[in-house]
Amino acid sequence: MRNRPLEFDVSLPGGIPDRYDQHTVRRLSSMRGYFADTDSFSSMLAAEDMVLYEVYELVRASAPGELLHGLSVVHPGKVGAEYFMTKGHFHSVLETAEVYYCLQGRGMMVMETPEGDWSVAELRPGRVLHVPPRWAHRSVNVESGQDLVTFFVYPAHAGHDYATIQVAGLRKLVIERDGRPLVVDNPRWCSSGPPQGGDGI
Ligand code: PAN
Ligand code: ZN
Repeated sequence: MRNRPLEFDVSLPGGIPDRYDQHTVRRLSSMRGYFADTDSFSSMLAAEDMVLYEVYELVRASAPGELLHGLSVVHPGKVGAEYFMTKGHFHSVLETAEVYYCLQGRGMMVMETPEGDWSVAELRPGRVLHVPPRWAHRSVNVESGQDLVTFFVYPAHAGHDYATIQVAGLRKLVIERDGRPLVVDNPRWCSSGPPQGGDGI
């Protein structure tokens, strides 16, 4: 595994780094069950399996002391009234934090803890967000016509627990109302108990 200093440039607008090891592309079809308006989801998917977001990652060893980092690009759009967003996850090792730095666009980070706290933070160019240990996180692009680009860095042993959010959702949704983003309760949110841990999906 690489153990030499690493540099790369990020071209803006767009947010694509000039070097990366892994490029993940999340399409609408991989987000079944994540959006509240299931009718809009189905009709959109029937028309086109569009790309909602992409992640460029630099691979490092999953060793204590290492950091994983990369770029997240959430494209603009909505399913019904709900803005395009990432799946969202807890870290499998709950006691691990993450830092996001917004490079482009306008977004919101929707966060919550297993204990019932929730928070929504604004993402805009130049703004740094520290997501503390225990907080699930999902980024939402609230600007029409522009990608939301963020740089992220987190401990390499953190892992990702997607299952808890996939089953239970997050407590809050971000929808467009009268042309503006609005944070509302998720009518389908259900308490799933403690995060399930584990990787994948
Ligand atoms: C980020 C996210 C990235 C995509 O690298 O993984 O923004 O979001 P999902 O993983 O929820 O699909 C991060 O938070 N890593 O821990
Ligand atoms: Zn994370």
